[in-house]
Amino acid sequence: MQLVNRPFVTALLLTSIANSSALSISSPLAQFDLDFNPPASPTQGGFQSVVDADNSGSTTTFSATQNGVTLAVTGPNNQDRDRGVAGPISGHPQASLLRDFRFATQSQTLALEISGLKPNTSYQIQMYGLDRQFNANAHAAWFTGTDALLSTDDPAFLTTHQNRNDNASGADFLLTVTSSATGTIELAGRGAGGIPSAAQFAFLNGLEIRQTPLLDNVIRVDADHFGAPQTEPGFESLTLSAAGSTTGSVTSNGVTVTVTTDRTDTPTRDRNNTGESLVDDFIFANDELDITVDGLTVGREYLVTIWSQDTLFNDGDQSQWLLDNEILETNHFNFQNGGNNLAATAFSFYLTPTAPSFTISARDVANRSGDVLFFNGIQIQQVVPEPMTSVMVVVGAAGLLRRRRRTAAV
Ligand SMILES: [Ca+2]
Ligand SMILES: [Ca+2]
Ligand SMILES: [Ca+2]
Ligand SMILES: [Ca+2]
Repeated sequence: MQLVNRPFVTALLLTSIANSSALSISSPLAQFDLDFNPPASPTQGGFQSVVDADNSGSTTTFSATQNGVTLAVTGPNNQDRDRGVAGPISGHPQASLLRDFRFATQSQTLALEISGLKPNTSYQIQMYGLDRQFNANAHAAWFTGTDALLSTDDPAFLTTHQNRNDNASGADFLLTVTSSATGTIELAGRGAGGIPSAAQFAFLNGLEIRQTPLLDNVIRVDADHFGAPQTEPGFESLTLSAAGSTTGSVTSNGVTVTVTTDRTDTPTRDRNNTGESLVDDFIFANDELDITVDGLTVGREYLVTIWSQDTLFNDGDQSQWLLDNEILETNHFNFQNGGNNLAATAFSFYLTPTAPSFTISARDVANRSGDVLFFNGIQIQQVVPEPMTSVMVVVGAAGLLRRRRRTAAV
């Protein structure tokens, strides 16, 4: 089985790092800011405003076009808001994007249609979902198609996203989807259910769309169960070398991945319940797990994908993932079911290293059924440079420099 054919790979989550490194992949084809009543709620520079003219909240479709790409938004009774610039988005280079948004509750569908694309082509849609004022720990569920009122077991399910209100760096996530034969992509979001201690909403501040770059595999690691590894084809097996071991490493193409857990009692499991071999087994930790990657080529661009899920237990458990204290993924939700919920387990980010190594750290947050977090595997791909990279749109350049400085400190 080729990994690229798996449904959950189409739902890679791109974190805040993408704000910066996406510049060196390719220019966005189009950028849209879902606005509340501009100019009072301003439009992000370089973005096309998409606004419901009368803010009626009634069933309506409104749209805008940039560079031949059209975003049409439809939603029964979902509304827009503007929170202004304060709190976590104070001074943020994309504050005009993140301050205002469209939203849907758990029983509403926020439907998006992106048209004017090439047919049958892979695109990366960088979504921004944040209410900086309310709704801490509210998660959104996103689907392909026009109906978000589906189960997360439905094949249309793509992913969840936490609309966390206290950290703007966790606002964005990536969906990798293929356009239809007519060059259209349809997406639908709602508030996700089944997550404790939060009213559930989907927020959408805006989105960017670009064509998926060519990617070469560098290293793919399957975190396997001690003593009974079932290794995903094409992946390197990483399992702790003995009972009680807390660290292990594996090397491919000159790149080494080392995993360290704070748990000492053979911290691996095999759930053997998904019909595959990547996410049904894992290494776990109580409060902290570190993944160190060494041997990268400075200045090249990489797409890093991490899977984190227990397919049997720990429904509602969440973990937070950081790169050099920068939040990559806030409250990553560890679905307990297998099947189509595999979509929710992966998140990705682009990284252009300024040193050969970096460390990703996971922390346990929002305990539900245990004090644990999970690591199923990691994939590192190198972006194949395009010949025309000199033509780039300088959007979010301040973020680029800031993030790269932080990356340099890793
Ligand atoms: Ca705006
Ligand atoms: Ca917005
Ligand atoms: Ca495995
Ligand atoms: Ca695994």
